[in-house]
Amino acid sequence: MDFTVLTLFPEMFSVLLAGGIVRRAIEAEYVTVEPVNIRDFAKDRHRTVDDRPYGGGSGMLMKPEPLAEAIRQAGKKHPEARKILLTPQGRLFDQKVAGELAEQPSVILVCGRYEGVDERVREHLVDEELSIGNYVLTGGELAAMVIIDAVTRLVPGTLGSEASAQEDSFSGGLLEYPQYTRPRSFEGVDVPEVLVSGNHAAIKEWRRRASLVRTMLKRPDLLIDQPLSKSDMAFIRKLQQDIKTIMGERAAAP
Ligand code: 4FV
Repeated sequence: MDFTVLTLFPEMFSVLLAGGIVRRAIEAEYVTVEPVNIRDFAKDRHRTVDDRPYGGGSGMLMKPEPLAEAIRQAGKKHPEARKILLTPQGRLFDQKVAGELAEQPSVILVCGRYEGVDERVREHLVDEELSIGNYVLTGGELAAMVIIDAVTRLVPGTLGSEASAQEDSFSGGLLEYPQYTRPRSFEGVDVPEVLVSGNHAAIKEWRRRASLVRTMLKRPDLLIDQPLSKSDMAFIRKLQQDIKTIMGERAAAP
């Protein structure tokens, strides 16, 4: 999978490419990441990439010409690439979108700066807009890095075992179950007995229930359209009943 990143700060990506799973994925040629400097496509003597907004207003905007040229050059190199503009106005990036992108042969990530980009770039030169969250960044670069990181780990082969991607939070729709490693007892807190029992069916059930409880407590919104088995539903109903009983006893207590 090829990532082309159009940015005014290509050097920012050296950190992402310097270590960890992304670096290993690049070395193993599962992915390529090519930062491209948009300023290289500015034709004037001062290599200008920004200008004041028509109609007045604060701040500067990215000019359409250098951006258009950069997008077209990258598109020539990767004709099948999906062109994505990072912007707070975009579709919210999540694990599902990450899965979609991981199936693409190639994406071109366009990083805005200043107050944003000329509207004609958004309208005519990109396939879609993505946002990593409802807040305003100083540039799209960090959003591009988040997307490269989250997508790279879903590219087959990068994680070493596909299983771990499937067990992720959100990939199964629920939050991930609690995990423990050695020591068996840490500061007086022991690892749950079932996890050292070797009884894989019991471990599987414990983990499923732990995910359900954790999701109910922390992200009940995720349960709305989550397919749940009969035993999941029975477990949740029992939990709700227990909670009702406890609250009832508390209310009755003097
Ligand atoms: C952003 C986000 C974001 C807006 C103006 C860059 C900034 C500046 N990108 N998710 N949230 N972009 O805030 O993706 O050009």
